[in-house]
Amino acid sequence: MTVDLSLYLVTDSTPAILGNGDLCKVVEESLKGGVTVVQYRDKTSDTGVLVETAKKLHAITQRYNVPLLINDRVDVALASGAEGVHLGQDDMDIGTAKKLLKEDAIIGISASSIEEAVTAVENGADYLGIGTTFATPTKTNTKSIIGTAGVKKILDALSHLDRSVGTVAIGGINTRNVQRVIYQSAAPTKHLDGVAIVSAIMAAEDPESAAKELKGLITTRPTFA
Ligand code: TZP
Ligand code: MG
Repeated sequence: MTVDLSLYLVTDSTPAILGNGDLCKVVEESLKGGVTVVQYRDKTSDTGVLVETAKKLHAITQRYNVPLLINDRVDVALASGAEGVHLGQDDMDIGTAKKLLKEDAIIGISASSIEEAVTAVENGADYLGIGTTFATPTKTNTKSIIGTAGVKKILDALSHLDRSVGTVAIGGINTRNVQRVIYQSAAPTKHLDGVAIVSAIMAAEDPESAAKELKGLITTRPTFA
């Protein structure tokens, strides 16, 4: 399955980000603004709530023809009919996830080093979430802040592999720095396919406009020869 990773929304239901907003409403607005992938990320809800919410989100994302991925939880992806999962280094291994999920399921992996990235590709990841690019209050327990130079090093290593893989950068990305992130991360023969964003959309006063603005900045990016 080919996925447009260009504007990848990662949800956050915590009061610090969502305030008293409604998760489904914010996700739908962001889809109207042009988000191309939605990852449901919820570290605190019980399994029952996760499944119910994932089903609701899936009903919305399907109307926009956008894949829904579930953070951490292969079981929730299966129960909700989501298109795939996003797994961290400490979550279920890709091989096991592949066995459990449908053959065309999308599996994304977080990578903060060349080694993690290369291993994930060798194990069959469809795309990588590369970061943490910049320090961010949204996730403070991040392993390492690698900057655009770190993202570039990983992209460069990936460009030498036989198998190609999708890539998004994550961490502290917003309208002010998105073009710089894409430009500075670009290795000679591989650039990012997109950016993953939490607060710059989820915490925006108007998530639709925020997504639209980001989308415009991403699609008008310079091409990298
Ligand atoms: N993984 C690495 S940084 C991060 C995640 C989930 C949070 C990014 O949030 P924001 O608000 O886009 O900086
Ligand atoms: Mg995880």
